[in-house]
Amino acid sequence: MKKSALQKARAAYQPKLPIVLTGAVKAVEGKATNSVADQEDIQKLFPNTYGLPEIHFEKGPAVKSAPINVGVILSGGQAPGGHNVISGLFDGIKKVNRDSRLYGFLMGPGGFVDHKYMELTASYIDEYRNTGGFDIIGSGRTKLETKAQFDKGLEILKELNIKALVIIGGDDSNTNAAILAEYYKSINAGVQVIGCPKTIDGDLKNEMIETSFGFDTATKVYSEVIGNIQRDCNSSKKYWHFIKLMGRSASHIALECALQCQPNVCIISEEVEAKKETLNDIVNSIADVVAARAANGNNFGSVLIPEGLIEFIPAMKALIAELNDLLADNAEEFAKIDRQNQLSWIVDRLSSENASIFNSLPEGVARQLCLDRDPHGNVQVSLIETEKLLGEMVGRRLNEMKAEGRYVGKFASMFHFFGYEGRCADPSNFDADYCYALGFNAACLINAGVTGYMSSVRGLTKPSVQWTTGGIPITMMMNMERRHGAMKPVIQKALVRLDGAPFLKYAAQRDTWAINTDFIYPGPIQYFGPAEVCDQPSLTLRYEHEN
Ligand code: FBP
Repeated sequence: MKKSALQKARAAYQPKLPIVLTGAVKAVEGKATNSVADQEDIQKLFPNTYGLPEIHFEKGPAVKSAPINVGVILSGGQAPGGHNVISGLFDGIKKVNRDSRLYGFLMGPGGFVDHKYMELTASYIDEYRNTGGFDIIGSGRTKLETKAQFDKGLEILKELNIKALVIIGGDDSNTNAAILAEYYKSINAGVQVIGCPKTIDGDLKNEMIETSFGFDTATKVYSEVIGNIQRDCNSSKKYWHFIKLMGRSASHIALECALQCQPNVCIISEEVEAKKETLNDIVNSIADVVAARAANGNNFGSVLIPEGLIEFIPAMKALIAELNDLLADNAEEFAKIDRQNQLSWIVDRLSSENASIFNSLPEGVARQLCLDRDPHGNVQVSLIETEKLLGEMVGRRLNEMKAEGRYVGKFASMFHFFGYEGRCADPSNFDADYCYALGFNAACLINAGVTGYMSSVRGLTKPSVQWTTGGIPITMMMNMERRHGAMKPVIQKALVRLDGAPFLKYAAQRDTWAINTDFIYPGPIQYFGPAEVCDQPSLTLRYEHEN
């Protein structure tokens, strides 16, 4: 692999491991846990792995351990730092015993089921340390959920004498890790399953998991380009930039970028839902900001839009929920309908209220809502061009306001979508350290003999050497939700809390940012230099955890 000068320099970076993990550790059990909701249902579904205690690691006596073979899977969307989770895991199991071996399943959970794997050797791993991407073994979105898949996977685990499987994934993948852990325990398969919290979306977090990895780097990449765009528009003073930001459901990414860049408008989906706003309410509020700035002679600005917005507009949410059930219940019949008749087939079967909303949508958006689903049944919101939908509607609204004499100015819009360009960036120092610690800590959990746990590294606003580490039973994070028309146990998604510090900081300043030009230009991620430039965690993390 040919490397850039930065890659070469970066390869030498040694992630700063929490002090506790630098020597021998002992696992200390905390109190027994309960799921966040629906305790009875979750307990019934996870009789062997429900109610396990939290674990934290403390310095302990060195104990000689036998070598262990471990398998690893990268699941779902890429997130900066995945390679460091794997290198931390590798170093961790080698520290347990230098004859331990690590196998990577190729292209996600599919590789596990289809027995596609490779052994990850020291020289191979070294090529990927501190780099972005998931190309070390590839990733995929195959959903691991059936007994047949679990049994097929077990065959290869037995063949390779693998005693523990580490699944690096988001909420859905870690949900499936918990189901797999429960199943293997119920049949005494002798295989532990450990999860690691991954997703740039930042929505896999709770009291025990402070953030998912990748969020820090991805938001820094987006903030850099948003800042550059803001500086460009403040220079030419002639465009309004509508910028959609990735994040399937929660608006954490948009909110973090708003805190970093101080745009004129940032929509927070969770607020839209709480205030029961319609698409027109959102359009009107943006148009009002454009008009107010125009009145001051400023015909330019920036609008941040979370990609999941559409699903949070209550009327759209009700439509999507009905579509989900309709398509899940009639999957076979729907699959036989010609493309040109699909939309009318759906309209004929929707309630009249939802049918009229569905009919009012541009065809592309309507089609996207019912056709393009990922294997977990989620609408692929990253494909919906909400930024154009809003930009065009704002333009129309401004024309009406002009006719009413309420707007004088010029409105020219530009559209952007930032998502994929942030998912494989070289991890920031924060993510490089955090991911390496998550992987190394997963090795300690394996050595402690537990299953159904997620690797947990905490105290993340402190310098990395002071971080604390341990494991959280995955069942603790679960509740029951409707998926594909049926109630399923899933890890509860963390949405933006409207009473949380990050949102309150934003809400306190947004009216000023709307009218003034208070842009911040964060600049690119820095890997070398003073700690205040290179090692700062996200503002979301800082505000959520500063006292
Ligand atoms: P994960 O939840 O698997 O980490 O993926 C997050 C994400 O990047 C979302 O922000 C986005 O909506 C989605 O993946 C895009 O999926 P794909 O990579 O399949 O296009």
